[in-house]
Amino acid sequence: MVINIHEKETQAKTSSAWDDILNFQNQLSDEEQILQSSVKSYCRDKLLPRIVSDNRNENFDRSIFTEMGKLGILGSYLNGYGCAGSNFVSYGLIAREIERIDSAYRSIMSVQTSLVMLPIYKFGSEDQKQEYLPRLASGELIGCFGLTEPDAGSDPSSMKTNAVKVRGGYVINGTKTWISNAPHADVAIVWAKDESGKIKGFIIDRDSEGLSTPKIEGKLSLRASATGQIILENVFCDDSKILPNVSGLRGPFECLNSARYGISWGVLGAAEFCLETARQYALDRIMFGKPIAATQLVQSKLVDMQTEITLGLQAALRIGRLMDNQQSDANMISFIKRNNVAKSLEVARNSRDILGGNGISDEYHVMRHMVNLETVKTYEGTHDVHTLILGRNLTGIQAFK
Ligand code: TGC
Ligand code: FAD
Repeated sequence: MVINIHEKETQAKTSSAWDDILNFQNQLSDEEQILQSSVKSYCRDKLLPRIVSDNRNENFDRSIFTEMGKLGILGSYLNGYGCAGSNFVSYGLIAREIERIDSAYRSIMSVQTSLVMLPIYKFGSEDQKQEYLPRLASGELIGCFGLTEPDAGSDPSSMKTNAVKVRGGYVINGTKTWISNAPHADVAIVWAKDESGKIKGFIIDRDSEGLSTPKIEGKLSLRASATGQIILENVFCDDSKILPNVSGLRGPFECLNSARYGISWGVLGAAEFCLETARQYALDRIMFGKPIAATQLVQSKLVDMQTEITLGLQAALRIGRLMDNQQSDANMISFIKRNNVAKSLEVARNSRDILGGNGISDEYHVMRHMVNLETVKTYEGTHDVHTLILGRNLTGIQAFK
């Protein structure tokens, strides 16, 4: 059949969905689409109704862990030990759906998966895996990851937390700060220096003597996630609880690669929510006798949002496919963490702007996303630290110190 050029143009116009202009969805397998759809339903039915109250009241809802556990989304890309064994693209899709509701809920999922289960899976003994992974996968246990310290944020190599060898184990002293889930965690992965200055990973159980995990008060961002400190005062850690198969910063960073990758998908879910809200608001809001969506300035902002989200998703999918084929590297992950977070934050700010005064109300959700994304820009390596990682790769010159 011959299609003339005008018919072709018409087809092109009508086939471009504004919310999936490059047909992203077509690139997903059936299995990935089914998983995405079930996580989307869970998020819409169970998380969305809770978020305004959880955010206002800084409520940490423990049952979210068991709900996620039942859905099979904790440790989703790990094999065995009660984990689903799905791929990295699916992990990204999960993060995107959860963060569409709130970054705090995505933090719950990503800390448990990439920063607690992954180090045990990758660096732990068989006994440690058997003991912890099934209960972390089901959400029965909550985990946290302690790397950052009051005087060691972007530069974790300067950490002061130390582990001194004694008979049968180590005695650990130090303070970790800004730790997601810490106040409620049953188990903490703590990174500390041994006497030779080597960084080692320790599994610290909640009932350890000398351990406390006070909540950090006054947070204006990520309010539905409990953030705290891990204070270790002469905490004894049995030899059987040391992660035996890793030493050095490579340990925490290999886990961070996976968490940063998840973030680069998650933030786009938040950005998509902000774009959808701004578009609908702009269509409904009449000012100067016409919808604000009929103004060039608003259309320009909406198209910029659509563009950045669409490009970000393609980049995240590309890295996900490379990760699934063991062809990715850490620079690629810095690249998408840095860019997708920055663009999503910009989308959220513009969405807030388009909603005018209503934009500051939590009823519309967009300002909550905006302030959450301020945290996401900082944690798991700040925007500027990722700039320096990429700058080092680009020039061969290390500019941190
Ligand atoms: P550098 O000399 O570059 O490296 C030291 C050793 O680590 C290895 N390494 C990596 N390995 C795997 N993946 C990576 N991404 C790696 N980056 C470094 C490296 O090969 C080397 O290994 P070896 O065997 O040769 O010793 O280290 P540096 O001290 O110069 O650090 C450089 C820098 C700035 C890149 C790094 O320190 C950094 O990324 N800082 C950011 C800190 C950070 O991301 N903190 C995150 C804390 S956890 C968190 O925020 C969780 S929030 C979770 C939530 O709620 O969702
Ligand atoms: P700093 O390192 O002091 O940085 C301050 C500023 O200086 C930043 O703008 C930074 O980009 C800039 N800067 C630093 N060094 C350089 C340089 N060489 N050149 C140019 N600029 C530089 N950590 C964990 O271990 N586990 C967790 O679960 C966890 N959860 C978190 C949850 C929340 C809500 C928050 C806010 C943080 C969390 N963090 C966690 C900590 C987070 O990873 C750190 O906040 C982050 O790594 C930055 O460290 P810092 O806050 O000490 O900032």
